[in-house]
Amino acid sequence: MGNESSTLVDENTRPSVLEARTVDAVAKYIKEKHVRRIVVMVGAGISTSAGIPDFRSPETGIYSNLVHLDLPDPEAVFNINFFRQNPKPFYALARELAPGQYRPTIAHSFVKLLHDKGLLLKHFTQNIDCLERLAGVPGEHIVEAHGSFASQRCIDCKSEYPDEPMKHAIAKGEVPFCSVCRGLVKPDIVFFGETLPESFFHNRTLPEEADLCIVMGTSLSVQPFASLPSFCKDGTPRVLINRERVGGMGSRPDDVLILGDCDDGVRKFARALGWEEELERLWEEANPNKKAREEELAPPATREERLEEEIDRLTAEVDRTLEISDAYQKRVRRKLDGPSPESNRVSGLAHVFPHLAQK
Ligand code: CNA
Repeated sequence: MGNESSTLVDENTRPSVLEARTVDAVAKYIKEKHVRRIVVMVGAGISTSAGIPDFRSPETGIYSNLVHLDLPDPEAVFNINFFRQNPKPFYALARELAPGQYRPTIAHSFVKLLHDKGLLLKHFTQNIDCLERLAGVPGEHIVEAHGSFASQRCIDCKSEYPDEPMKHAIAKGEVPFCSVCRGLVKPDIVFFGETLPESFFHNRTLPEEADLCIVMGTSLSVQPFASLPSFCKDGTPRVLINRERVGGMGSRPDDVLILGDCDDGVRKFARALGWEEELERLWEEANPNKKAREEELAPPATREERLEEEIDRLTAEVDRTLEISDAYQKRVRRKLDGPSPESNRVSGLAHVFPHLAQK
């Protein structure tokens, strides 16, 4: 496993499991063969429509836009040795990439939909943007193979660094230092030259158990992640949704290529499965601005409702005032040994809202 031919299988070669090498045939396979264990493997391409650039796309990718940072080569920004000498370019970039500014794409919601349907065995991501979590995919179903911005520590003594000062440093593009040894602090993102998290090695062979594999938005050029699809057994259908053909995808008879944008690809997939409306709804729910917009769009209250609200508010206010004055009057009356103040309370309300006094 791990080494795979990159030769595209002849178009006339018959698939062994699928009826055809099409998205409709994959949808039929999912529905009719009781597929329950889908592994998803993704990269930066599923987040580009959220506004986060990928690494390698010409013109728009991060690597082609790092000239102003004066790096020896673009990959240096994620190189641990370079970071030790000069962490500033990374922090300049982190300001652009850090979570909190971006909304999950419909491709992230597609993964959540697979999970909701009980079909997701594991979601392997190379992304550090945490957008799958924001889309609602539970953490235990995600392997963040290259780490993420979710935590951070000192690169020397490994002490954890608190979240708030880290967010502050990233927002300002400043370099944070360890409060224990003054070493450099770095998010738990895997840099070139560092080992991948334990969870990756623990789950690495899981694709062997899958009955479908979906690869989206990755150039499959970073090892060892790039060899994950090759862990799927021969005869396990694999789908690639990407702008270009990558890695060994397309080299097996049951590989299906959906070339183009990830968002279009997952919509096509969902349509074939009859899940299109559900997917759009789920994506809308993943929009952090939805609640604010709903409030904005809520129809204005009717005159009666507004009046009722105002009455409730004023009643509460009058009650509160009378309670204060009741207590005061009780104290005064206790001294004078006069009548109970309850009659005053009703007359007070009746004065403000005559209709309440009539009830
Ligand atoms: P990459 O090497 O930049 O490749 C991206 C792939 O996605 C390319 O094949 C593109 O053609 C394709 N692509 C880009 N946009 C789309 C789209 N809208 N629809 C379909 N296909 C598209 O990125 P990889 O993820 O393969 O490389 C691994 C690196 C990238 C990991 O170490 C990540 O940490 C790193 N990265 C992550 C993010 C993020 O978290 N969002 C952003 C940039 C880089």
